[in-house]
Amino acid sequence: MSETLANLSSESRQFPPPEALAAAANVKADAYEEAAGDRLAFWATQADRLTWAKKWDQVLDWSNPPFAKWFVGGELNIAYNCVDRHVEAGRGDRVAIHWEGEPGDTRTITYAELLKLVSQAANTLTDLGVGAGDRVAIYMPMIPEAAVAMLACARVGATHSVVFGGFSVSALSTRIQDADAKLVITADGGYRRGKPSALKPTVDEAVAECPSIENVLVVRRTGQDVAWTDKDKWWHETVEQASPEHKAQAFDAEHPLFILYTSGTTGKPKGILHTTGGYLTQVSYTHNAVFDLKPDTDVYWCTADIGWVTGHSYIVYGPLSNGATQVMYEGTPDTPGRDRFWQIVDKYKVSILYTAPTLIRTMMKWGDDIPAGFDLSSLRVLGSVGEPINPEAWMWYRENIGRNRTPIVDTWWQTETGGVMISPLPGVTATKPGSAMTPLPGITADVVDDQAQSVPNGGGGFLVLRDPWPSMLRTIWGDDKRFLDTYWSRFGAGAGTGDEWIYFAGDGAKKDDDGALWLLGRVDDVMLVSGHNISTTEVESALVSHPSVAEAAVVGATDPTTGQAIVAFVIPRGNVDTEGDVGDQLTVDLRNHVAKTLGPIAKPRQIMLVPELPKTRSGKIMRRLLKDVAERRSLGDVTTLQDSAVMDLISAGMKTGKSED
Ligand code: 6R9
Repeated sequence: MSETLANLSSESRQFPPPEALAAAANVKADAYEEAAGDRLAFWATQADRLTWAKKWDQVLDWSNPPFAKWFVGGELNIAYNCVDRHVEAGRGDRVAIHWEGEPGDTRTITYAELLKLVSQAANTLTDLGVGAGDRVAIYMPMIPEAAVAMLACARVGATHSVVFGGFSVSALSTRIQDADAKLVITADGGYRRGKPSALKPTVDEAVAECPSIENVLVVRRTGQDVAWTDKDKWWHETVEQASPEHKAQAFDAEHPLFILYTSGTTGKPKGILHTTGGYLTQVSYTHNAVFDLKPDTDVYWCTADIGWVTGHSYIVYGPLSNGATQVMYEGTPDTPGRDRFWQIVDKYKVSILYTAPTLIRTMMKWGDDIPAGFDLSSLRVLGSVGEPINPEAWMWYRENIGRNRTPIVDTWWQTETGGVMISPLPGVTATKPGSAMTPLPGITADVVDDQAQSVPNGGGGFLVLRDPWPSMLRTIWGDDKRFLDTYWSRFGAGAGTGDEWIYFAGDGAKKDDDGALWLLGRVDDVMLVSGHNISTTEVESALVSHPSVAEAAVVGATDPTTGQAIVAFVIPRGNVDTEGDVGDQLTVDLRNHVAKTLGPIAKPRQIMLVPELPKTRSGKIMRRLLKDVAERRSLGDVTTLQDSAVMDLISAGMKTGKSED
């Protein structure tokens, strides 16, 4: 078998940028040439968008790969760049955050008010003995204090570690212990699905197992009863009483900014470490370039949770460094009704919306008539992140939300990359539904075979990054060896082949006939069927292109004849009847539909109609658990599942269409 990853689907639709947007775009086509001409000079120009207390001596030190240093010798304060400098420039009255609580309560926070809050929180951190070199765990709902807490840590040089408010006691305590945190910042709870959801009890249990924790700072959000210990301090009795004057001190460009844990498929979570100057340079630049942000007129909304890297880079650091006005929403998309998102878009006149494919497919499932009832004419750029977006979902997003007017930017990146790496530019790129298109200016991405050879157009393989980039992870916290093994030992110098250090992203990808990049899912999930490597994404997209299908997940299950066979889990669209023979016929139709779209090799052996799919908190499908079901094993680790009841639902509601051939 010669192919590394099969290329089965093709797409001929293409959408050029709207003329007016292209003419006024922040970044135009010449940026690619500029960056290709001198990559480091290009990134130095982008770093100049920030305010430095001391200019760097060297853009990149790559003398000890894969341990990079960017903007060596430079000094800056992240919070100053995200808050103070906008106020100093006379923009203190601009709204930084339009916050919408799930129950409908709201807060409007200007940059001047944000400066006051961040300064007060920074003073409180200092009072609690937290400063440069310390770690702080943040376990919060989606309230403004979450962003304030992160910025206050950055301001005093403490490294934050945000843990999803929804993770279990053990997930929280292992992360606190791994980072050896001194302080936890949390809340009594937050609102989710129409009711208060407690956080403090989880923190209490975790802290009992974590002797490193000296204090717990608690925001009162829901007012629910909480147990109280000597370590606990109310936010309103400390931060809100503290002095609003705080002078930000500059830190080295390589000062650790945050640790964010990613679980991966096996083993203990990896604490991805990001530092200061390079990180802020790239998230600030990409937020400006990819979303074409006009800070005076745009209203930006990223629907991610703060516990995901997307919340770090594109709610807190990118948008605030650019002086954006943004919406922040506390709750779920279906509370009180399934139109909540579109209500928010119309209410705040959101012009840039950044969300995830899982949400887009959910909205598809709920039906076109829901967004159709809203104006949505304020929208001018739509973004997607987190998973490959199926062409069908992309078209639905374009037609039903963008009303065929707005460009869509499908942004590929990872916790490890810190900022967006592969994406269209909304004023430059003619986009194809389902493709992340090309690496951004200053980024070198490629698709290679197992010998690290670049595949030709039309070929598939492994996604790699060939040159260091400013917001790259610096290591795995406390585990340089794992950093080397996980990302740098598959290809190139780290694998003992050649001098080039090549970053292995863990994703499959292909280049289409024009060289545009298509992400094909994690390589660990690739299915080996009769000697062909078939990506989960292509089969899922073929299923989603059938009018009866809202969502699909496929896995390769052990099969005596083909090695692995494709088993698909399918959520039908809301209006589709799946009872009895009708459901059986649907599974037959779907199997044939995939065979017709991608070829007989990709025909699923089995299709199960299910009401839900197991997902992580950031909406990624946990195929590992579905593989357990498909191979009739007991379930593996379910601790990072968004909703643990889903697996019961799947087993109970499963309707199986078996292979007849
Ligand atoms: C930002 C984020 C990273 C993994 C990544 C890939 C998948 C993210 C994607 C995408 C296809 C996109 N992914 N964006 N796949 N197209 N636009 O999601 O970070 O949570 O670390 O996940 O997500 O598989 O490797 P993280």
